Amino acid sequence: MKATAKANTNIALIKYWGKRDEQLFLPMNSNLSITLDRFSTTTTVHIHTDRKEDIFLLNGQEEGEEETRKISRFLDIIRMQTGEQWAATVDSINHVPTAAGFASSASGYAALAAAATKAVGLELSDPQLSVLARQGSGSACRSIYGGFVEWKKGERKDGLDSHAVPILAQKEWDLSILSVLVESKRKKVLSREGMKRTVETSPFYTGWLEAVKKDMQLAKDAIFRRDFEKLGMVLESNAMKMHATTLGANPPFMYWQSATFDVMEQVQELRMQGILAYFTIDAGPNVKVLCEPHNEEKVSKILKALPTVQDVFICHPGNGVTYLPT
Ligand code: 2P0
Repeated sequence: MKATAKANTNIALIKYWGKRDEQLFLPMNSNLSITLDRFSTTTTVHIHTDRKEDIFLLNGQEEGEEETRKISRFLDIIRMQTGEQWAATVDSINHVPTAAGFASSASGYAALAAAATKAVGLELSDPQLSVLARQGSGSACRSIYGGFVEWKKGERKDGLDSHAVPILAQKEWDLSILSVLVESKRKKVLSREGMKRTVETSPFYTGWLEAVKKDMQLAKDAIFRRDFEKLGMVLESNAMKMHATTLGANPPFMYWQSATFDVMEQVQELRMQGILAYFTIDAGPNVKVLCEPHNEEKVSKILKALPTVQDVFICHPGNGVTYLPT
């Protein structure tokens, strides 16, 4: 009645931006990511049949009521599937650089879904595990798989067809993903709130939905052909379009800070010098820069030299969920 699983985080190349069902975490658009080889969460779940309250430890510290309630709500979905009453001790370690502000909900819920189902003896297929992880945090459904992953939005109301599918294994195409940490204050608009406000109020959102379908096709073609330039162009343009929708929201908001622009400009400057590098940005000020492995040291050094950049972490495509001995 105990299991441990490890999941890596992932970076969206084509973004998940907007839900059609907030309870089930069903996205408005299909999207595409790379699972990374670092920034992981390792979670051990211990099942107790003689206790009623769940306990949630993060990095060895017991979390408060609010965070524990979120975990309990997620475990309720699994309790429904087992049809039994039990409580769990969830012990999670986030291997993310301190204060880096990189998203951990993707690796967190992927690891929790895998560890908790194994601990209670539920045997789920990978797509079923992805459907489950999605209900903790949308992007978590992609971290079940390694390499290049598509989250198919699905059509069903119950969400059973809204899950990730692997499209190219990590060993099939190596790329460098540089996570660029800029001086950052805490983000003001969480992604959950940001995407909701955008769907409800931004006149640009319909344009996003039209564009993202084409971007998905272009990105998949580029991945299948290993065409880095084509992939880079579409991923950068897709990130720009996602962020443009936030400017049209009411009230408007933006995730970029001046340091974010410094990195964006530097990446575009690198391209003018003939180095293929492309950026993407999620719901915060940090930037991820993609380049080919033979350029990673050079690009990393140039970005680190910017006065507003605190650090650069070099990542590569990594694997999906794994189970560890407890
Ligand atoms: C993504 N983001 O595709 C997009 C791009 C942020 C910007 O997935 O509400 O933490 O838990 O489903 O998964 C962040 O959203 O949101 C995210 P919820 P999640 O990576």
